[in-house]
Amino acid sequence: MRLIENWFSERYSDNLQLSFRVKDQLLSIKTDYQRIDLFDTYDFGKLLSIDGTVQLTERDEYIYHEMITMLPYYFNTKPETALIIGGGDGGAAKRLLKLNFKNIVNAEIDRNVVEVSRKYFPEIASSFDDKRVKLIIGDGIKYIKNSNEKFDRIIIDSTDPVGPAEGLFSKEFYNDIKNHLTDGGIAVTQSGSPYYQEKALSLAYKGLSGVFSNVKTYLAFIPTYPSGLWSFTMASERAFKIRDENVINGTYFNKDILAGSFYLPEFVKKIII
Ligand code: AG3
Repeated sequence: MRLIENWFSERYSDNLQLSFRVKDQLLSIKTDYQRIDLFDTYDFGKLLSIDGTVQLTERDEYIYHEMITMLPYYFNTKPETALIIGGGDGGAAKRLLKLNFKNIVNAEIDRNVVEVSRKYFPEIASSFDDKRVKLIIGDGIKYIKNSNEKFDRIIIDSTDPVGPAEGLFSKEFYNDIKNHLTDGGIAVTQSGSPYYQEKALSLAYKGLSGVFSNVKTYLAFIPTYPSGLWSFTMASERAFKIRDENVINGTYFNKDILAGSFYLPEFVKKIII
């Protein structure tokens, strides 16, 4: 029996945490914005954490990234342009490129996230080398305030609503987002675990509802995020309508998920009323 083992744990509450047994810690840096750690785990491959919270792992990143890009892709207008706010690992951009988006702007506040991803997740971060992707290192909130560009999709790929990402859950920001969407365009944000982060979901849902006429929350199973049950919330000025049911299958996403992810358990509905 091994007596000394290394574990990385994300704390969900005072009484619960999820631990990953790790082969090695590959990196730990403190940037101007946050602490970034990188672990080589036994079950999920490389794992990137920010301020102690799991951002992505090699094994299950596809679920989050497919769900934040592919699902909104099949609603309303056929999109060609997108703005990603956050997303410094390149995972969202990678999925948008697969969907043939022509023009993607990715605004990430912390250049270290991009650098770490380029080094440790080259297959994902290679999306930044594609000519269709323009990477901006800077504050997404300021970027959107100062730009007059419009996008078919705006993807808010943020961390939890504490620290640098707090403003990405505010009404003021959602209002700026609305002004940068093309006609029928859709904004989507990750909105936390309905089980452990009720506040993230209600901030996103209520904030977006204060600004947009149509708002919908959908769910996905993400094993490495708190409780495994994760929410996303999308918003548009146009009523949501699936524009094409002939979807390309992802590894998680498919036609059933396109329809079924909107069925919410009662306790989740209660958070967003
Ligand atoms: N960003 C959202 C992750 C939030 C996770 N929260 C947590 N583990 N407490 C994901 C970054 C992937 N592009």
